[in-house]
Amino acid sequence: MSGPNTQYDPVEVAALDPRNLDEAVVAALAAFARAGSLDELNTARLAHVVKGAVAQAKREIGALPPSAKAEAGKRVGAAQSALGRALAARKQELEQDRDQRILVEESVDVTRPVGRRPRGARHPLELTSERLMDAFIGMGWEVVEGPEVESEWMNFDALNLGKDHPARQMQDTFFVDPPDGGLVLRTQTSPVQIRTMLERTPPIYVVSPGKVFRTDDLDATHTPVFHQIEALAVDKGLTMAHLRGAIDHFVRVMFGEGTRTRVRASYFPFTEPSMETDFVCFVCHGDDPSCRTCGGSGWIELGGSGMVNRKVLVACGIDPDVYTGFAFGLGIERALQLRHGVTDMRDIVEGDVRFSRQFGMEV
Ligand code: FA5
Repeated sequence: MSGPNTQYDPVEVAALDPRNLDEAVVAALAAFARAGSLDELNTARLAHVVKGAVAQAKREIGALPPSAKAEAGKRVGAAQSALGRALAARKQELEQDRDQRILVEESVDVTRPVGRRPRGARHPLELTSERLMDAFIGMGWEVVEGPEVESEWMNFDALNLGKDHPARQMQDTFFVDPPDGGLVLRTQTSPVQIRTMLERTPPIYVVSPGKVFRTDDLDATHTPVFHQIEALAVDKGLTMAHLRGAIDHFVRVMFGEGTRTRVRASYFPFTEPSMETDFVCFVCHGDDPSCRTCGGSGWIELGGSGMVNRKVLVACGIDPDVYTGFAFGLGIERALQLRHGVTDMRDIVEGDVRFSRQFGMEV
């Protein structure tokens, strides 16, 4: 058992030397004062209070002869109190600094205007397509879609475009490798007519928007990848009058109430008879020979249409003596060009947001 230490070794208790203890206190106070943050102050506390010379001095009291302990204890206690007070005072200062800084840094000026973040815009092509579809949906028609990689049979044969039809030639059609594999990138949305007639039984009232592909060069009025919308109705007793009525309704939704239309004879292998529809120029209403929208003719071409060819009905298993049908189709880029006076189709396809923004930021 160890008894009281009566051996006083001045080397062992050097930290208790009044000069050394004073120096330790001065060094600690300086370290507290230097601490620029609560973290730094804690580091200084660990170095000068928890460890360091003052803590060492406290431990060394045990090595003193009993007669010296009380006086040494007082000095160490005074040193510890001095450090404790200085530490608490500096901590309070640093906490105030921190709170002040937080108040400034995290303050919110509720009077500042809200940052105008661009929200992006839906492409006008999409908006036009939806507007076109809405005209049909409003009449109770259904939207149907088909694949962009299509079989030659759907895209051509079933539509009465025989093997020698010019549209099948390499200059119009993108053939999918291998060239004799019977697959093409669809050149029109009309194959969706075929798919629909094969899958459903009449009455059929559908509209089909989608992307189509042709080997056309990109210029002011053409693009190799464009969009069409196609309408198909098959029912008992449908006539050209129904076709005209549907087109008139559609044109009025797109270009305004009272827009007149006219039809001209045309040819499409899958409709018989076939026609092109024009509508009266919505800019000059036929009154301005120098109108840039219609070229002064007073009429704007809308798209192709006609009564579904009997051969097409037969190919789809529909009895042409019981049912008749009509179809019409148009290019959505051209519709957008017409409706908004976009003179160059390249502006539509290039995807510059400055172009889209002009149509509003509808999202
Ligand atoms: C057709 O594609 C027929 N399927 C339309 C149809 C449907 C007729 C139903 C009868 C019944 P056409 O080849 O004319 O027809 O193309 C239709 C529209 O696509 C054109 O009026 C034009 O607006 C648009 N179009 C054609 N080629 C391009 C192109 N390279 N770039 C942009 N639009 C084009």
